[in-house]
Amino acid sequence: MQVIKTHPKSSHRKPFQGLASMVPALVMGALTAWAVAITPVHAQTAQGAEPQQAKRPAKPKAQPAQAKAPQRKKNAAPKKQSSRPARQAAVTGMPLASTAQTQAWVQDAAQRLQLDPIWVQNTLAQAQRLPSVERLVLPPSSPTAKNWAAYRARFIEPLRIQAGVRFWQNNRSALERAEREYGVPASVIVGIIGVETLYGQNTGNFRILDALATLAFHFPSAHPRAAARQAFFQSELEQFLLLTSRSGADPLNIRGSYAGAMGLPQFMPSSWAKFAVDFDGDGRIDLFGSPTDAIGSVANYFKAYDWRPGMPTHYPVTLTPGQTNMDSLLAPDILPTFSVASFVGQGAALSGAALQHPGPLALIELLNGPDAPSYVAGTENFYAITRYSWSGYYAMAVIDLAEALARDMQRKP
Ligand SMILES: [Ca+2]
Repeated sequence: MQVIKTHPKSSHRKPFQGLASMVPALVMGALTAWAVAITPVHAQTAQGAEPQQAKRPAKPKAQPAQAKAPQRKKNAAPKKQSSRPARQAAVTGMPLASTAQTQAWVQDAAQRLQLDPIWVQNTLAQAQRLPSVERLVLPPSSPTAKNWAAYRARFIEPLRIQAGVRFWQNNRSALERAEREYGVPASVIVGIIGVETLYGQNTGNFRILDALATLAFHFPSAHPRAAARQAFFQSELEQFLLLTSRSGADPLNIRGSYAGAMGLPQFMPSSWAKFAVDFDGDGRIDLFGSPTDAIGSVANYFKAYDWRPGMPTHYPVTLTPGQTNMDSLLAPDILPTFSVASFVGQGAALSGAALQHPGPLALIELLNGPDAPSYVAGTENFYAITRYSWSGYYAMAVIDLAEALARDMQRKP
């Protein structure tokens, strides 16, 4: 398999990460017992506190968040993948049919992107339609109750923490430089890469061309937002072709997630184009083989999504049944909306540093299946993490992993 390395210039993004879709579909669990105080977590410190928060599943919400899905960057220049054969079990499908729609798309895209239409046509002709990908983008038919505790346990566990500490130790100088240049804590960068791909161990085995072509032309109509999603994937397919064309990478040899995300940080083609950086200075952007490029690119991504240096990601909050205006506080979901005064005035009690927080807050709810949900007061930096994957559960897992890693690093510098 090959990796795309791009020269600092291309750009793409990713729709939602694979992870988002892994979040169990939730069932609105009992909102009854919400008097749960959650342990604070700060983006930069890791203290393995185990916040128990429950928040609503990350169903990509439509509204504000959607319009602006984060995309990871890339730029690519072809490169070799150091993949392991065992994992490359090919996902196969059927030839993508050439239809009036695909032919019109080829002509239009080639013209707009200034690509050779013959090359675009020939490339697309080699794409496979993957029914498995069509199934994967659909919401589960029998949603299970969202369970933050169970979700968290998948990521905050000894093997991932061990791998994260190793990654941190091996890339210490790049992480420090990224923190200095972009203002994003090393712990958060390492947390993201750990949750996304277990430090490169799981970058996905779908041929990106197949995955994107499938979703661009055969997005399942049963999906509630099929038309918008299909348009999104057509755009990602364009960006992917542009990246590979510019870099010389073979579009047939690049693998990633079923949704088209690539490399250590799982950047979508458009994110790669927009946010990926050549952080190791070798003249090309390689998110598959260069941890340094991946580190700089994740940091740059967060900077682009308004990461505020030094701001905690969240604070503990105490809610009191009967005295907290849950409907109002939960209405904006993960979008920071309430001033501290408004938050407290509606019965969400804060303490300590939270009372001096200068920006807006969101009440983050993490459901725990049959048990009481967990809650935290999310800041704009909590929201910034959800620009990577639209889910409070995702963000909280990244934050908790980051804290666990930072704690371990303090013990064994
Ligand atoms: Ca590079």
